[in-house]
Amino acid sequence: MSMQASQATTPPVRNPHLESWVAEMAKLTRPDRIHWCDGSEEERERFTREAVEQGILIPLDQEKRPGCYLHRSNPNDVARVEHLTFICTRTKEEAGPNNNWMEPKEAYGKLGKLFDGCMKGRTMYVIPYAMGPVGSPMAKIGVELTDSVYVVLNMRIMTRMGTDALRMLGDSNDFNRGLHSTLDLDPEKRFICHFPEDNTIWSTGSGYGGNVLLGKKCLALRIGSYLGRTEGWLAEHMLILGVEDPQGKTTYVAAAFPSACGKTNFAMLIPPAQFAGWKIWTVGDDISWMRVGPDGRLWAINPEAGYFGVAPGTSSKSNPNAMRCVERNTLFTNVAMTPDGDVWWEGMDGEVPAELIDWQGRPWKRGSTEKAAHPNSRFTAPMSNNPVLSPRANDPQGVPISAIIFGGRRSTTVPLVLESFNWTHGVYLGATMGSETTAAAIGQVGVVRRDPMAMLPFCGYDMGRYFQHWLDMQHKIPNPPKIFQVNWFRQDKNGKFVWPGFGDNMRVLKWIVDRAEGRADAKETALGWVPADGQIDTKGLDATPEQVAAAMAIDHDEWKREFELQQELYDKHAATMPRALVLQRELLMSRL
Ligand code: OXD
Ligand code: MN
Repeated sequence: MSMQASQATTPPVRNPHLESWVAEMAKLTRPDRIHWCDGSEEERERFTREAVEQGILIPLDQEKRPGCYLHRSNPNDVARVEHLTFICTRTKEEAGPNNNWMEPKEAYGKLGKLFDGCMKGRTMYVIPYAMGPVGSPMAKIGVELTDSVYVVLNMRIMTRMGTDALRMLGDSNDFNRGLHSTLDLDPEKRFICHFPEDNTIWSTGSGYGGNVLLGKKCLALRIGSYLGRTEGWLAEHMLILGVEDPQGKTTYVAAAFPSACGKTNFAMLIPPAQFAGWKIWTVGDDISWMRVGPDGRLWAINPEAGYFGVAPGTSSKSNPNAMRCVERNTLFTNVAMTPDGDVWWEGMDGEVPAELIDWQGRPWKRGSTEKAAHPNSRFTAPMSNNPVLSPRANDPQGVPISAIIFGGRRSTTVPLVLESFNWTHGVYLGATMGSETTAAAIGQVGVVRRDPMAMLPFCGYDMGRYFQHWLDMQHKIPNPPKIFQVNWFRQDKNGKFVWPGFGDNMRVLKWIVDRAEGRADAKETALGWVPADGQIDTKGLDATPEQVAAAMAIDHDEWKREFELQQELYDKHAATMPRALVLQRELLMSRL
């Protein structure tokens, strides 16, 4: 270690637990240099320069997109790899049938061999980061050790990174220990291992965001959900937004949707013209940590500080605010580049350019059958770029949640909106959520899979026990939020969406908020409460009354099939499925 130590920058704040762990990991990985990140602007500029020199980042036109760069990942490394993601708990039962499991000793041994000497000739970057606003009692500290400068620059956008995080940690030993190496990007050596009992994450062989920005999916969701159960709070795959009404009152909502189902769009929604005086404020677009506050309500923070959003489909129609977010200081991954150094992706505004450089750096011509941007190409943008960033986004106390929404991507069956009869029924709606798969993870796209609470890839322990934790939370929340289910994705027989979506989702959101505030009417159906006639404002909506009716329809035959399809979930989790959820399903089936 003495040679490495002499080449290490010194930590800006001293912490013996942290320093001895860094020394131990350096002994294993043997980097040439150790750099302690302070998160400063000067550091960002230096690393950006170095990344450009090494071809890791390609500068875009700095007049059109100041501070923006493009990164092209290895074509074999473009999405999360659920089949290579492991929960390493002492027993397999603890990880549950929803996770791949590896015995901790075996995982440490296997990845330890891969890490052995892997940073020779490289720099080890020490990234201290906070998940949550600086000074928040709900925040958690992590430290990621990585040999990727791309990870450093992304983590600086996505988290509160550097000296602030070290100050929050002080001399405590309570921090997440993350170790990452890209190795040689060999898919055979790609593993994302979580050790919830040790608050540790080891990740090898990948450079893709969700696999390597360890604060996001690994800490904030997989380890976070585990900590949430043991500590009595909730870590969820949910956006958080505030709905301000014309009187200036803001109601906060948290909403779970699977990956690449429009969470970022919903979190930044612009209401249609006739909703004068209504405004949406973004608190977060992907993750929500929620605890019971002294007032008995559920309070939420967004642990992140930036957006790692899906680029394709983002346009001034689908999400004008996201287009503003990516105008400056943004890192793009696997999008296409125009000849004049700007970015492009499928679904962007305007004419398709005649020529582009595609996401793999190859020339591309209009009319090509191949996509110019990868379907899971991304932007990493600081949340401070967001024109509708909530003034409460950095509030250490978070915001009080009045409604929780669960939404899948379903071309049939699930109506536009349903309100649950009660908390247990709401947990059932979330638990049985189905969704058609997207490009955010490797695998077949477009097949319905059960994605409970949009947490299937992210729940760090047994899903049945996670459902029980949700049920138990009711007794801890004297003033619980109301729970809703939505579906923006229903199609007609010709495969056309019946609901226009995007900004028009405000029409549904307004009803949800009005219900939460006790000022809208509903009618009862066998499945839950739905808007009473005329309660969804359709003035100016670009859809026929028949289409709206089709979006809201409840077809009992489709639901009988849906209840049958849910059997798979109940079978898979038979060992720990809470009895209350078995009864909920039986009750609903009997009502049909
Ligand atoms: C994400 C995801 O990147 O869910 O947010 O895949
Ligand atoms: Mn996500």
